[in-house]
Amino acid sequence: MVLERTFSILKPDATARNLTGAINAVIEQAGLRIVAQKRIRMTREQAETFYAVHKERPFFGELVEFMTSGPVVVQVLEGENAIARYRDVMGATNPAQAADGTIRKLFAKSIGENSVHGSDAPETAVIEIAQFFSGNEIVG
Ligand code: DAT
Ligand code: MG
Repeated sequence: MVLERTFSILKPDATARNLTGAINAVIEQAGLRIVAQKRIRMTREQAETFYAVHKERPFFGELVEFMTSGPVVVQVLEGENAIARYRDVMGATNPAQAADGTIRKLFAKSIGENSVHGSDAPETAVIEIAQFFSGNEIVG
């Protein structure tokens, strides 16, 4: 059994519609433990750094605008195969293609305003967690 940690964001479209608790319920029902959580307003610099891998994409500007447009909830989730498991629980990037029961199918508004972020690999999870949390803020 491999206990993993992944980084999660409940995005501004989710906090705007008061969906923090509803999304956290889906996360917890999937067997993922929320071992760190805080509500923040991302700065432009934080959003640009976080999504730097997408900086040449045509949607980068609107992505940064959106992520800084309102509060987000940043989280660390822990569980067996947490990274892949959370990607499954989130559903496809485009909610029109997301499977039934996934967070994006249940709640996302569009491909851009798609309610949640989850790390895509162990290396990115480590980097993303470190951007927003110090070690003593994570209580497993
Ligand atoms: P994911 O969030 O599923 O890992 P990604 O890493 O490919 O998806 O893209 C990061 C975010 O960028 C995504 O959650 C929403 C936005 N995005 C991706 N593709 C987009 C598109 N074609 N149009 C608008 N926004 C897009
Ligand atoms: Mg991604």
